[in-house]
Amino acid sequence: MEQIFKTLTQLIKNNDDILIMTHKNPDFDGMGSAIGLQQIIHSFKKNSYIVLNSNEKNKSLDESYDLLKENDLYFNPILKTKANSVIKEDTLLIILDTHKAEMTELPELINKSKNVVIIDHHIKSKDYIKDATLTYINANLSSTVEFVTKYFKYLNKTVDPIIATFMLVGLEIDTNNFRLKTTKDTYEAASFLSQLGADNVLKQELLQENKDDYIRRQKLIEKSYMVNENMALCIADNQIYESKDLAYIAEQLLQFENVAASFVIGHLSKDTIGISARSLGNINVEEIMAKLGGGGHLTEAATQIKNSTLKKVEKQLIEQIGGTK
Ligand SMILES: [Mn+2]
Repeated sequence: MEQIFKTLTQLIKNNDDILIMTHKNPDFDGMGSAIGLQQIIHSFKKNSYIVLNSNEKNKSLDESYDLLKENDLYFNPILKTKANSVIKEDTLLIILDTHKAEMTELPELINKSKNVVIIDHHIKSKDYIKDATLTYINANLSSTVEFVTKYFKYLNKTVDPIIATFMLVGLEIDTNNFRLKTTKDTYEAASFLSQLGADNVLKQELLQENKDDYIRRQKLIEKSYMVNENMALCIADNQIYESKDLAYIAEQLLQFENVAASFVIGHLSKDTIGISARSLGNINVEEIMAKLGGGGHLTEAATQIKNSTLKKVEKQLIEQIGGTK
C-alpha cells in the first residue's frame, strides 16, 4: 500500500485543481473518508472540493457538516450543480468508496477529467471505471476510511478529533460494529482514530437513529423467515422504503445465527419493488440478483422489479434460490 500512498501524494502535490467525489446517498464511510482526505490535501496547501448533493437529506451527515462549520474546521464542499463548471480536463478527480461510474454522485464528471483516481474496498466488478490514472480497489479493506486512516498514519499527520470521530463512525457502519470484514488492520485503524481523539459520545450521537425508524425495522426483522436453512428473507409491508433502508435490514439479518445470506423485499416506489441482498461471503448474492435483472458484488447486491407485487417478487426470489418456504 505504501506505493499507492506515494503515488497518491505525488498526484496531489502535482495538481492544483482537485475534486473529491463519493457515491450517491453518501454514508459516513464515503463522506468520512472524503472529509479526511480533504484535510490531507489542505495540509499540502492544495485546494479541493467535495461534491455534495443538496437534495439528499441525511440527518447525521447534515449535523456533521454543521459541526465542521461551528468548529471552524476546514471543509470545502461544492454543490453537484456547480461541480460541472469547475472541472477541467486536468482536474484530479478522486473517487472514494465506489468504483462504478453510475454509482457516483455525478457520473458525467468522470468523462470530463483525464486524471481520475479510484480508491475503493468493494469487490471489483466488471464495469469498473476504466483508464484511471490510479486505481486501488482492495476488498480486504473493511472500509474506505480504513485506507484514509492508514494514509494519515503513513504521512505522520493528525486530524481534528471531530473528523476522527466521523471516520470512526464510517468504519463502524461499514463493518456493522466490527462484525463484518474486520481484520487486525481494521482494529488498528479504529485504535489510531481513537488515539487522535475520536469521541465516543459524539459517535453514539451520530449513530443514533430515530426511534420510530428503529421500531419499524424491528417489526420487519421479526417478520423475517428462513429459507434453505441458511438464508433469511424479509418481506416489508406496503410502505415505501429507501433502498438504503432495505440494505440496512439485510445487514442486520446477517447477525443472526445460521444466516449466511439475507434478502429484503420492499416497495421503493408505487410501481417499483426492490430486493436488497447481503451475504457473509459463502453465497454469491450477485449471481442471484443478476438472475432477477440486478447486480452488485459477491456480498452485496440488489435489483429492482417494475409493476409487480411483493408476493410475486417473493415467489420469484424463492424460485431462484431453489428454496421452499
Ligand atoms: Mn464503504
